[in-house]
Amino acid sequence: MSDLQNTQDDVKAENRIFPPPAEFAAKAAISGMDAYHALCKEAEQDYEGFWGRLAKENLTWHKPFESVLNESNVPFYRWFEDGLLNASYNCLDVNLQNGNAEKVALIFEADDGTVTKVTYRELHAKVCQFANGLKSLGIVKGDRVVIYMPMSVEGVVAMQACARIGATHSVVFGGFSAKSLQERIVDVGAVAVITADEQVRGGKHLPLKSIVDEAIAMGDCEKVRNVVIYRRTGGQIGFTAGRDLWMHELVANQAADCEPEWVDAEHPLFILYTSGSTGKPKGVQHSTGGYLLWAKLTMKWTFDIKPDDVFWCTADIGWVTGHSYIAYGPLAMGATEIVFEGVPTYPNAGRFWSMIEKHKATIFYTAPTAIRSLIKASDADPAVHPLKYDISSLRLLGSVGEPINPEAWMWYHRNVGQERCPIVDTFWQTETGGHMMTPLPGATPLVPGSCTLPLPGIMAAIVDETGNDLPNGQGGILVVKRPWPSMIRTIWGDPERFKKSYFPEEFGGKLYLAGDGAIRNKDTAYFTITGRIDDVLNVSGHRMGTMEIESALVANPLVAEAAVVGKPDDTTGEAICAFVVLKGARPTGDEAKKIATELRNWVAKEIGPIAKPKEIRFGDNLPKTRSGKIMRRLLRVLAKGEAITQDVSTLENPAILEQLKQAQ
Ligand code: 6R9
Repeated sequence: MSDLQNTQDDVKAENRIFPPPAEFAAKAAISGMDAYHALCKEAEQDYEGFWGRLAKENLTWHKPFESVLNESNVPFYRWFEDGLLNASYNCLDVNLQNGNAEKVALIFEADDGTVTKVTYRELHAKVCQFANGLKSLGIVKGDRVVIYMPMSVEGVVAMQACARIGATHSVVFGGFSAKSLQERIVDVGAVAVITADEQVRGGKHLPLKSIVDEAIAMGDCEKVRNVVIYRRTGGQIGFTAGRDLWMHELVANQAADCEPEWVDAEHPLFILYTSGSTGKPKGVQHSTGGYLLWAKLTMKWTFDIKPDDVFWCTADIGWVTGHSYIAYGPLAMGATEIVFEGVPTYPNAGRFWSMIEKHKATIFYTAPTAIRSLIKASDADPAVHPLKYDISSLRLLGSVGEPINPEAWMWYHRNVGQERCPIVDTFWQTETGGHMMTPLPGATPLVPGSCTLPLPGIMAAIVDETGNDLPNGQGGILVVKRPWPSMIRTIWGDPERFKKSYFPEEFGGKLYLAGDGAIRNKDTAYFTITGRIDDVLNVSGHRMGTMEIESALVANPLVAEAAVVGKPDDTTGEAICAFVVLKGARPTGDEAKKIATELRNWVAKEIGPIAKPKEIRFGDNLPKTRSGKIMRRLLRVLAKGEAITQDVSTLENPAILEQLKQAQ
């Protein structure tokens, strides 16, 4: 399996080049590198003119903007600020007007394979009815609504309905625990929570509503007036009279028309929590105008979306990828898209390929972790190999969430792309709203493992610790030098943290710091992301702060101290490895196993199952400097199982390394 875990050196040495297929390039929205360079040049020569033109051409404005970019309060940039629009209007009404009313918007496939198709006309009606329902609860423009829902038509409807009435949604991934949910409800000050009775994944029913009840019972959720429940399974749930309502009852008598609330371009469309390098998740605030522009435009540029495409992004709406490339981008383009409730391995690991065959998907966008696990599965069982299915409808593939190692890229190219579909390796973040660096499928020659070049208008660069440009071939810190429309606006409730995290003074306060390292190839100037440079882990494409997991561990009464690091993993990219010191004696043997299981479950309760450490090692202490700082650098080496070659003379307690070398 070692070939699935390339080192960064392998990526840097990669020299296979795959030019875009001529047939693809001929029909592409951006065809050939000259067209790409022309757009880049337009942006360089007249930055505001470039973005202003695109915003006018791609969005429908209720009141056109005059001001493109207001930079008077850096880094709180304001885009198209005097324009008025509505995101839901741009995704739905616009499609009713331009001949897409009877076109299928959503192809929903449930966990058990049941398919429901929803046309633009039907989606518009559902969104309007739900928007009217929310209004009847007294929810108004500017209110925050938490959405804790499964992958479903109703999940998309909930997001769009909030957008329609100007309520700011904050979607919390359905895998997060009651505690994580409560923290987000409190931080965002939600007036309502939209949820389902249960979710269904891999044949199992998992609770949602009872977790909402638990979260609210934890306290400080007094602002929540209502909990709206979508009935997914009919499973048993508790019902708090006066607070809880069924979604189907709420919409029953509502009109299928709802005048959109026209909002400023800067009005917060959503707040999405993501991990940073402290224990507290950050509420990333996005705008309406700039965000929607980029969600739509990247559908055109990166995915080359055409009217008869069937687009499938496998992300969950609880992550930013599900926001931009399920809930907003495809609908703003009037596309047909697949929404999938289940998991890639149920009823077997051929599920993705059989769905591509069934729905004739043409564009498929997934995460490297899914690809790696399906490689393993099809090695083990040839019956679920993609080439056993008729996936000839595919014309374009995408990757997102973490670096894709060249071997996984090659497998994806050969076996899913049948050596004829370009692969767009899209680098971006919750904070960037949409793609930042990615090949353009009809223009950019591909190099496995490289996200290639920035999109036109995105001024990405690599700098050193003082903010000075580095030459190609030298690795450094990835920054963006100019603001762009879909960028994060602030951290909800914490503008100081926003400034410090993303526009630090050390870099002059004007460079956007992505939190990733990168290097550009000497010959091609292509970018390769070398990974996070902060204390953020990427496990199966999910972002997690080491501090969050450490805080969760330390909250357990048995634990005195904990340090969490990432270690490379064949399937999940990175795996969580925790070094733990208990208040009592260091456990060994079966007792260590028992406590490790207990702590894993504890973390699942505190944060969610995705944050469970894969490995827990117990020590009498942790390696510390004389000033008491935990040497995470050394723990990373230990976690990898490598020998420590660094100087450890500054360590207070070097003997501890020997003890921590062994797993429990
Ligand atoms: C969209 C999304 C962001 C972090 C980012 C980086 C990593 C995402 C990547 C990639 C290499 C790619 N990342 N895409 N690294 N190549 N194509 O994933 O957002 O959850 O906020 O994660 O993911 O480290 O900084 P988010």
